Amino acid sequence: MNDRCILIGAPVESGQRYAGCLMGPAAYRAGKLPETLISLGREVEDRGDVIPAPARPAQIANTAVHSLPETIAWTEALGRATERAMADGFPIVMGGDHSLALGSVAGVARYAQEQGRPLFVLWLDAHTDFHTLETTQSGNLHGTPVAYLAGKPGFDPLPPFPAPVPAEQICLYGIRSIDPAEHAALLEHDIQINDMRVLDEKGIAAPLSAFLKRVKQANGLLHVSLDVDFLDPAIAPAVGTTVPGGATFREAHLVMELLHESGLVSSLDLVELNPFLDERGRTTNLMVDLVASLFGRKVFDRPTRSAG
Ligand code: HAR
Ligand code: MN
Ligand code: MN
Ligand code: MN
Repeated sequence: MNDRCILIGAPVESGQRYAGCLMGPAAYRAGKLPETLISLGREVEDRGDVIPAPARPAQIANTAVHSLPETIAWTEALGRATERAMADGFPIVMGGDHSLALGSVAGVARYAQEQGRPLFVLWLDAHTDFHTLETTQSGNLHGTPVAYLAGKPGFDPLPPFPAPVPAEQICLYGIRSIDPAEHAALLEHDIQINDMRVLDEKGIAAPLSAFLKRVKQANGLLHVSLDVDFLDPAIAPAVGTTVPGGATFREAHLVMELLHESGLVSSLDLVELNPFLDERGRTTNLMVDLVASLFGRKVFDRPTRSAG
């Protein structure tokens, strides 16, 4: 993991219909995300909030889709900001709804391509986010980024995704809500879907460790996209699309702790936090604590003793 954390504010809320996600970056700052990273020995550079490109009109057949010009504008600006941050350190994109990943992952993918390294994506989410502009019925574009980064057609007039991520390099984790069109599309791909049924049975650690092993063998870059609704709504209420049966407090921390130990993660999205729906900052605080675990905070730090 690169020592220097580059914070990128992405106050995006055009990908869904609840007002409030635009307060996400401010909440992470108020919740002391920068100070927390510094306390864990990281250098931190906060690049402030990204300004979206000017929106241009965009026409598509599916009339359910809303806010497409805004979302395209964010995608372009966040792609550039994230690609630049990859060259300088470890980007942490503070959202903002999950449509921001259309841009952040595009930026990371361009960087990976320049470096000639394969990109792996771990998607921690209740949802598969596997709609295209043609299949979404809600019209909420936060439900689309996995299909986009997998290179599925049906994304005109978005910029074409640079170097689509092969299905075997995508791992969906914590899934418990899939729309019929997503289900049909996912059956045609080899994307690993670790739904909650699988994680209940195998445990939260084993499938992740298996995926991390593959990232390591391939000398891959690993982008982690953490959706608040990966977590159980009982511990993380500040999200518009709660789904019961999510990751518990310790399951979520264990995922972050294993990711830290792997040393493989190279970029991170924090998405879907809606501070307007929170209870006294508890969801923001939990998200900040999870990032702390990802950057090496431990329950009990066992110093490694040298022999002799
Ligand atoms: N599949 C549903 C839809 O497309 C819900 C998508 C919700 N997505 C997020 N991000 N909250 O995962 O409307
Ligand atoms: Mn999501
Ligand atoms: Mn979700
Ligand atoms: Mn912890």
